[in-house]
Amino acid sequence: MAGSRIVFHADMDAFYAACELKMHPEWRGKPLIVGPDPRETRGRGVVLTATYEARQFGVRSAMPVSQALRLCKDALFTPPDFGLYVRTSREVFGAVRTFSDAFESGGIDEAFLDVTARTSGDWDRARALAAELKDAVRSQGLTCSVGVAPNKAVAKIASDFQKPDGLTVVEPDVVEAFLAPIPVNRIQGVGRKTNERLEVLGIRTIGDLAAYPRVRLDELFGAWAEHMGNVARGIDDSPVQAWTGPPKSIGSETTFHEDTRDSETVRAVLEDLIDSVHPQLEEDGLVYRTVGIKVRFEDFETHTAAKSLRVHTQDKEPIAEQARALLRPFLADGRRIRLLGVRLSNLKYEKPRATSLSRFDGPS
Ligand code: TTP
Ligand code: MG
Repeated sequence: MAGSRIVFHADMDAFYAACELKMHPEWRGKPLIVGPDPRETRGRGVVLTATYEARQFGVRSAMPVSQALRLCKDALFTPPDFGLYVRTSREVFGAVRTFSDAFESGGIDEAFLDVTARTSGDWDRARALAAELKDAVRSQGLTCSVGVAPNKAVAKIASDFQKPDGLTVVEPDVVEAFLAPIPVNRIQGVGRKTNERLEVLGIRTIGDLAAYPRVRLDELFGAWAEHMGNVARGIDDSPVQAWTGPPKSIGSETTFHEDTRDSETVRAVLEDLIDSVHPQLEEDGLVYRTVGIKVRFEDFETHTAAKSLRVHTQDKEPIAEQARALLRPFLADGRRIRLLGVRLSNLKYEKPRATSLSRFDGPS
């Protein structure tokens, strides 16, 4: 098909756990859970991720570790080492990006690649290139799943289709048939609430959504209906956007496996989020000035709160101090908390990055 793009979405398999296995090969093949050991921490805290061996027992991300241990008595637990995950991510995606014409990071363990030019739009060449990419990742001791499709939205759904170690190629003429049986909540941005509203309308699969009268969707979901309706038909024109300059913000958020009003659990997750966000600054040479949190209650009411420091810094302590203070009033609210996030903004590079910049921009 002339003019069709070819886009990859690559997502690492059980990423944090896979990084741990690189460091501890003796744990390979065992059910490994990244999270605090409930036998040592009075059962607080949640699962960050688990190997596929542990998932066979029903263990999932964001589940309380106590529940995970009940499901999988033989599980090994290891506390998160976020510095390791950030370093590993930079290494592996440093190799992954060389397979692309344009590269867009989607977070610590996923990315979009536009490969239209280097494959001349040829789907067989794209499939071979995706296999090579997977080999490059494997040579670093990790596996990933790759979706190959005419756009980002479909590539993202395709990478999730055959996890782990999957390669799913969805050529333009089969996009709608591929999407039709897939549950609507696999569309990025369709969370539990939208999913429930769609279900009431009898929409369970992406095919149901594609067939639903567009005007009714517009009435019910407003501007968002257009995006959802397009994706359901396999249409998404958003470009793979190369990253330039410092990011606007870096953050991390978690949806609890079950809404909770247990303040110790919420505080434990806050500490994990802080631990996970901070190493990204160092790795990328960034300093921040604003610390923000996001809290979503059980009724989906969502709040953000932020506090700016007087000067930019890379220090971790101010993140913890500000985030804990910002969280306090929400813990006193009484409602259960569904989601918690931490975000740093007002970012800039600690010092000019490329030598060419420092040479041509004069003294800094
Ligand atoms: P995911 O890509 O969602 O999960 P995963 O890589 O562990 O497993 P897979 O992709 O094979 O399904 O998230 C990437 C990492 O983000 C994950 O390894 C740990 C972290 N994470 C959390 O800390 N909390 C969460 O609730 C989720 C979903 C992920
Ligand atoms: Mg992943």
